[in-house]
Amino acid sequence: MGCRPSKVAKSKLNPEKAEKKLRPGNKEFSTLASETQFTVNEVESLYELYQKLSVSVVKDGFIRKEDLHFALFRNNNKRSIFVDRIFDLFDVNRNGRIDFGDFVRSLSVFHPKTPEAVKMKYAFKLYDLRHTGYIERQELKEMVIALLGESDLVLSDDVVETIVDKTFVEVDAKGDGRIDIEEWEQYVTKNPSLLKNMTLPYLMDVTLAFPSFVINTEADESHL
Ligand SMILES: [Ca+2]
Ligand SMILES: [Ca+2]
Repeated sequence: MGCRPSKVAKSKLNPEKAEKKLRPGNKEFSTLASETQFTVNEVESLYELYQKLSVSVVKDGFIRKEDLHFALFRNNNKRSIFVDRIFDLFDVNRNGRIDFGDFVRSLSVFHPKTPEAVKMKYAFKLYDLRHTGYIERQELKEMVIALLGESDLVLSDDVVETIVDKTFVEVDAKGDGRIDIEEWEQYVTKNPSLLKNMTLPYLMDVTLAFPSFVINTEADESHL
C-alpha cells in the first residue's frame, strides 16, 4: 500500500462540490428518524451515502436511476424494470431525481423491521406499472419476465405464458381479469417469498453497511 503524502487534506481536494448543497439541519434528521425505521445516527449515515451516490454517475447532487441501482444491488451494469419502478416510487414529485427526504422514507420500506403490510402495499404499487390501481395481466407478465431475468433464468415464451396464466388465475380470486389490492394481499400472505425483494437485510445496520457503499474512492472509516 502506498504512502500517500499525508499533507494533502482530503477535504481540500474538492471543496466546491462538498459545499454546493446545504446539509439538512439536525431537526430534519430527527424528523426523518421519527418517520422511519432509522435512528438519527443512521439518517446521518444515509445522508453521507446520499451525497456519495448523488455524485457517482451524474454529478448533480441528486440521486438518479443509475445511482439507485447501485445502492440497492451494489452493481450498476444491469438495467432492471424493478429498479425503474422503485425509482418512480422514490421519485415522489416525478422530476427524475430523488431528494434526501424521499430517499430515507423510501429506503425505510425495505428495512427488515418494516411491517409486511407496508411492504405488501408498496409491492402492489411496484407491479401496477401503469398506475391504474390494479395489476393487469400484461403488467404481471412484464414483472415475471423481469424477475426471471434478474435470476438469470431463461425460459421460452410458452413457458412464461403458462406461468403468467396460472399465476394470474390464482391471484385474481374474483375472476374479473384484474388484480386488486385485496386479492394481492391474500395471495402474498399465502406466498410470502414474493416479498423477498422488499427487504434489504443490510439496512438493519446502515452504519456498518455504509463502508461498502463507498465507490472505489477514499473510505472515510477514520470518521466512524
Ligand atoms: Ca395497472
Ligand atoms: Ca380481480
